[in-house]
Amino acid sequence: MLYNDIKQPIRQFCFEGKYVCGEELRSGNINSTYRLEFITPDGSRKNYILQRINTVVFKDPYAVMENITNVISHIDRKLTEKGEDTSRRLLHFVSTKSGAYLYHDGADSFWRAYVFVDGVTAYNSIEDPKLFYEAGRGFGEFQKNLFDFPAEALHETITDFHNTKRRFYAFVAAIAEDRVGRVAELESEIDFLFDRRKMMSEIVDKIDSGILPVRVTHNDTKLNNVLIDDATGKAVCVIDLDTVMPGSSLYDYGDAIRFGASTAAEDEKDLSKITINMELFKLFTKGFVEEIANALTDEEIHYLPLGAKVMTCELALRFLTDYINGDEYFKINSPDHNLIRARAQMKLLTEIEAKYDEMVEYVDSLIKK
Ligand code: GN1
Ligand code: MG
Repeated sequence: MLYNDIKQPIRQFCFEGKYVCGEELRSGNINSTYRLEFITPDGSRKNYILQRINTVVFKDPYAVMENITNVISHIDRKLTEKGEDTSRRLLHFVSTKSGAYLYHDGADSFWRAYVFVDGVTAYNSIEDPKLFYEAGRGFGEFQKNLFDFPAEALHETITDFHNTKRRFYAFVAAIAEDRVGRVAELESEIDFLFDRRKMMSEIVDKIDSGILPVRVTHNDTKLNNVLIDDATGKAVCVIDLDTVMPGSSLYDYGDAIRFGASTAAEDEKDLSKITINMELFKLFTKGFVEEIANALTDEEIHYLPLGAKVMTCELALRFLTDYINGDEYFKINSPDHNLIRARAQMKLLTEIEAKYDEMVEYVDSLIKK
């Protein structure tokens, strides 16, 4: 079954050696990702990642790849200038036999492949708190390296991706349409989000009024998107660059806190397990700010916790909107998966709101006097 899905694309890429086996990695909610193992002529094993891009979400895969390759070349130059070996520090794409980075299978599928980074782990939850400090450093360094990348050179591959204000309008439209008749059962969830609609505009309004600058950001900074070296425990490489676009530093910081400083999974059903771990919050914040303090304004640092609040609210909104629309965007593994996710994010948001002043106090203490 699996091999049938991938055998045609496998033949298109310049992989080294002979295909041995593959497995689907199921942690992403959008693209389909496979780890492939090859055996090279000298008998050693070589691993690759093969991905099918979801073209309902990424309507222009060429634009996505152009953004990614430009961003990678920029970071490559930065690291090389510092004398670093970039072989494990960056994604290295494998070209197709016709020398491109994308293979279009003639139907509606676009495929790409890259070299698997060995000896690293993409964590889905934090086992050792130190690792979250490292994750903060990794994402901070990523943003720092893109500080002088020209934002106008990037395609906006998903329009208004983190425009939470617009996402609220989409939510309201979905409720009005009630395509699959789910709205009646969602009164308390809908009220919860309506109560917070003012907060959803806060980052966008601060960008529009110039209080927050536009940066080149990753926009999907889940813990499992920074690879941690198994031997040294250091952040090695930031992956999943599909949504690199102009944005706010608050988005990257906030999304990472939302996912990584939560005491439970993004789709935890038992809401009593979900809160924000303040030790983890502080460790990530420290790592992130240490890396980019000089590149951020004091105002940006001050407002970082607003990122955690708005991103958590945005995800609650996105999951619930998708549930109301009949689950057309995120992959689900049960009919109520998006509702479970939305409820988990709402609980997390309540916890962040309760600790918000403490979070602001902590980030303010890191602003250099
Ligand atoms: C999606 O597929 P994945 O896990 O990299 C989504 C993110 C969400 C995330 C929630 C392009 O990311 O925005 O934060 O799910 N990516 C896109 O788990 O919508
Ligand atoms: Mg992603």
